[in-house]
Amino acid sequence: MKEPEFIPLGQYLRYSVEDMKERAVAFRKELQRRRTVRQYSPESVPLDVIRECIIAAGTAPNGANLQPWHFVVVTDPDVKKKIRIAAEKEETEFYESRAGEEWLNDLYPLGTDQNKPFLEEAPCLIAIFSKSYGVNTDGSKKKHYYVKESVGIAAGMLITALHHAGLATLTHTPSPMGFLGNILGRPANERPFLLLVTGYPSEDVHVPKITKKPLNEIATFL
Ligand code: IYR
Repeated sequence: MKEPEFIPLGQYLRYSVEDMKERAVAFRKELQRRRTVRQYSPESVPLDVIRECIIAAGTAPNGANLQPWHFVVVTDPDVKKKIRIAAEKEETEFYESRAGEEWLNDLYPLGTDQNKPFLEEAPCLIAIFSKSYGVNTDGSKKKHYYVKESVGIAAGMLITALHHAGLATLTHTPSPMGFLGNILGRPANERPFLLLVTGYPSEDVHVPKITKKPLNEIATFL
């Protein structure tokens, strides 16, 4: 096997402790402004921004750098309509029977139900697929590693990038969402991971009054 190649880290930036604090606070505040938005303006979004954000997501750390993800950007109204119809069918079954009482009670404060108008109203849907395995040029399977962790990290980075760029998002997880692969014509090695709705919030959007746990509840310092 060819010797692995290494290059200087180069682009790393080291900040003073003071600058680090300032940057950490500013970034924390920026992320605290993010809210999941369920009502969208129909205004289209600049695809250049979406492209940049997907490139950013694609820098995510991942198993053996095999980058086991694929992003499908949907702006075509006909395709969005198909996705909405299929998602609402699954969601109706979810809300009417699959979810069960405890899950429905937990969702109550969010005000969600089986109706998913945002799937048609929002200008852009980004379907994120995980590649459970790769395909070699001879058609044989290529093993992938830590696929869920890798795609989860990339999805988080995509949400962060879109938020930073000024777009709202909604992490939508119709369950099951096998229909996404069919509608979007994805290959057999790809599994739908989540559907990220993005666009501008519609005017006068209200969001659930919920809070995030404080640091001492989510972290332990030893
Ligand atoms: N997938 C359903 C239900 C749902 C589940 C969880 I957990 C949420 O945090 C929100 C919704 C839906 O999208 O409505």
